[in-house]
Amino acid sequence: MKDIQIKVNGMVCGGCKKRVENALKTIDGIEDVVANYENGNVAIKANKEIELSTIKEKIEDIGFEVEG
Ligand SMILES: [Cu+2]
Repeated sequence: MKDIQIKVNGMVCGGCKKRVENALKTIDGIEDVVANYENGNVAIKANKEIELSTIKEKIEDIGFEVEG
C-alpha cells in the first residue's frame, strides 16, 4: 500500500471534501481517500503506483486544483 499526500486548493465545505474523495476513488488503484477541506490536505492510499498527473487531471475535472 502506498501513501500519497497532496494539497488541494478550493475546498470550502464537506460537500467539496466528498467530491474530491469520490472523484479520486474512481481512479484505478486508489483504495481510500481522506480529504480535509479546512487545510486542503488529501491523504490517498493506493495499491499501486499512481501518476501525479492522473490525480491532478481528476481534481481539475471537478473544479479544484492540486497545489505544487
Ligand atoms: Cu463545498
